[in-house]
Amino acid sequence: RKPTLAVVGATGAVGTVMLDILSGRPDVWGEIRLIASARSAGKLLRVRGEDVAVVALTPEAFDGVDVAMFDVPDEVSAEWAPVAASRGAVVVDNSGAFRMDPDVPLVVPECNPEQVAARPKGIISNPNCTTLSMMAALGALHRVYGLTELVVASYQAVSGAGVVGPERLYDEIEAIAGNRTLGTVAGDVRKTVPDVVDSPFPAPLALNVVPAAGSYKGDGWFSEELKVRNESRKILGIPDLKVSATCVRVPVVTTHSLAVHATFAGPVTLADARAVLEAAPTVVVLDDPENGVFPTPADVVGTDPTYVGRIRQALDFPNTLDMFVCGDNLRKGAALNTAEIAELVAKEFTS
Ligand code: 2RA
Repeated sequence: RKPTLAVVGATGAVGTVMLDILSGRPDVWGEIRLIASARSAGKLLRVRGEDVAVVALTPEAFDGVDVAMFDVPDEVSAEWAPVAASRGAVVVDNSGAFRMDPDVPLVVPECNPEQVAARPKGIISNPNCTTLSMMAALGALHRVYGLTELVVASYQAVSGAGVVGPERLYDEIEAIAGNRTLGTVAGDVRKTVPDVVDSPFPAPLALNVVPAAGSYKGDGWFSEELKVRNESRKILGIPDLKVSATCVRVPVVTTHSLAVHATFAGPVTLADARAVLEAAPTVVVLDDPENGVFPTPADVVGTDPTYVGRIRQALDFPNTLDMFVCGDNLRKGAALNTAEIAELVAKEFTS
């Protein structure tokens, strides 16, 4: 039989992309039930070409649900994912609530699909979009060369912060529009955009970059940087992987980019590594820098692959590749990977 799917958080930034993705993928689902907070109940949302009324998040909303995808804040998942699981649904959770729980697998289908079956709590986690945006490429290289060290700098889009992120960036762009002297005097952009106390970001994004993503966790680290370290280790199954990340918010609406410095167990030749990446089914190599060919977020947004370019043998590090990776943070970085995990679970009902 075709399993029943619930989408919890159907009205959010990731939920909206999820409905679009579910409408375009091979249809493995019976009923698709849309669940959101009580204030959105009754709202009609379009999925698979039909209007579906949103139902409020209650324990009974999970009755008859086989698989429940959660695209909600950590505290909502922490409370409600166990409720859904206790009522028999397999939960695929896109929050940070369970990712590092040893009894919850953290799955990227290109890297560790077999782990969907190891879910003693009935919960499977989807990684954070920053980690996820590079995993298909790194997983392919790791399988061949053995990853030992990972140094990354991220260039994160504002939609990673939810629907408020793009709203804020567009407001700031509107406030600076037409002023052709801004960005020339310290603090002039900050004085021109709406007060940052009302922003989801701790500094202006327009004409700027902000080296602070997620919440501050002490000792100089932000949550996004610690997630890159912890989640990369768990997904790739390398508990002692050496990782250091600097996560930066940039004035891009959607699609995260990462400058990746990846070190392997032995020497890596450029031609071989490129062939490995080209052979990876969900990776697209865009790498002809002499002719201006490399991935940029504005050029790949709205698409599914992980794009890799600027692939270089690091000059002073024989075992190391440098590369630039772009992935749509709402699609592969969130909704698409969640849908792919859920489809792996759906096979259990149909096979
Ligand atoms: C961000 N990675 O970009 C986060 C979203 N989960 O803010």
